Amino acid sequence: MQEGNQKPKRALVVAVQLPRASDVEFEASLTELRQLAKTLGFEVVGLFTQKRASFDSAGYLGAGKRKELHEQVLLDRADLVLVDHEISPSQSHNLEKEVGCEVMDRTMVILEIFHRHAHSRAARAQVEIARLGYMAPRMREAAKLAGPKDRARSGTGGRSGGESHGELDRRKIRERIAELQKELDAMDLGRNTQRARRQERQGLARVALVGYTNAGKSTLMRALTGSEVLVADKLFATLDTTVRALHPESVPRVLVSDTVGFIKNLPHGLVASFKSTLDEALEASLLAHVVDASDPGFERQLAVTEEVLDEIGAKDVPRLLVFNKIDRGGDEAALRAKYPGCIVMSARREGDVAKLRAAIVAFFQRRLVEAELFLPWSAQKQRGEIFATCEVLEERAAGEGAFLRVRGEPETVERLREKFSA
Ligand SMILES: Nc1nc2c(ncn2[C@@H]2O[C@H](COP(=O)(O)OP(=O)(O)OP(=O)(O)O)[C@@H](O)[C@H]2O)c(=O)[nH]1
Ligand SMILES: [Mg+2]
Repeated sequence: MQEGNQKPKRALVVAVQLPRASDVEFEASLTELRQLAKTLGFEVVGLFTQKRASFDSAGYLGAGKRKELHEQVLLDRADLVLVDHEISPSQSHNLEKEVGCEVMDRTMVILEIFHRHAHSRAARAQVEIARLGYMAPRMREAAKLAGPKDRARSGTGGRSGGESHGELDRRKIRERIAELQKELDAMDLGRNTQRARRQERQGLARVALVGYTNAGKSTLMRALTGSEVLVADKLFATLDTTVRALHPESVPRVLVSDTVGFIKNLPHGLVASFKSTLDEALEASLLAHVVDASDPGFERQLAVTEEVLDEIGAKDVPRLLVFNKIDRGGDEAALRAKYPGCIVMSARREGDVAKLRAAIVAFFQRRLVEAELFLPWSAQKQRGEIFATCEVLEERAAGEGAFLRVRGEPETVERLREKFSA
């Protein structure tokens, strides 16, 4: 991730442990921040923690600890400090001044990863909106600290009378956000019509792979569909949704979508802006929730994912719980006992992937319903639609048209029944 052959930046991970965070949770969060740092190409050179009843309002750590941290930064020759919480603009500013190097909070780290990994126009626009939203209050803080001098210098550039540099920048940010939002809305319209067309054509057997970042969703997507989606041992490798058919094809035809990974404390701007990516998940009739069974913190990851799914309105979509990476560790028997109906597997084993595939197909086959349709000779053009979305069990010509006995997804069959009721 590091540009060219520059030396990687040396980072010190800094965290306050609040009373409500258990040791296990605290450790898990630190491990995750280390991984996030690694994803950005930083070298983590040390750890600096403090137990406190609350964050210090001026500088996150207590005043004494900030001095100690300054010494630690010098000792470790750290280029930057990574704070394992989202801190306020003034806390960040003060900390930076006192420890003498750049400070990035958890939100900034995640935003930076999203920024680097976003490839499509939509993903780039969404990330930029989130970044601008994060920067705006921080610029206000910087402007406040710059003092009244700033306001006095009016009348140059694009500024109207009395508008300070800070205000100008903030106005520009607002305008840029509005512009990006308009672009996204336009893309969304396009995407919705595309999506509607896709559903018309292909019926509604959709499964979405969801789960914590790095759980193995893209790996399973590849294995299930034979497609070449990006797989990487990085957090947030996937930032766009891809949709592919199960391969080899099944009856009914099942579409699989790979989605952006979840994470604890996903910056708020990102939850909102990535909702459109996760919308794919909402459309699916089945969510395959992929969990890295070999991660000691898997239960927390599972809970975080479920919480976010609730938040985006996917609470009632049926789940298939998939414990992946069992080849690396995890207690298979305990998982089966605790989560009845779950699948325990490794994406590295062909037989396991076949079992997952069978479970997905079985889910959709169970749901299938039958109906009898009447297709008038005058509507023969629609034959293609019926054959593409359903299995046609029987066909009989009669008078003005043909009777077709079909089997398919409830929603598809219902839609066809409305048009061609026998
Ligand atoms: N040992 C082992 N490694 C796996 C397994 N499944 C995936 N991996 C590895 O785990 C890492 C992450 O896999 P991805 O498929 O990119 O994970 P993801 O859930 O798509 O991650 P994001 O896109 O970041 O949300 C890769 O290095 C994979 O090779 C598995 O069953 N066993
Ligand atoms: Mg992925």
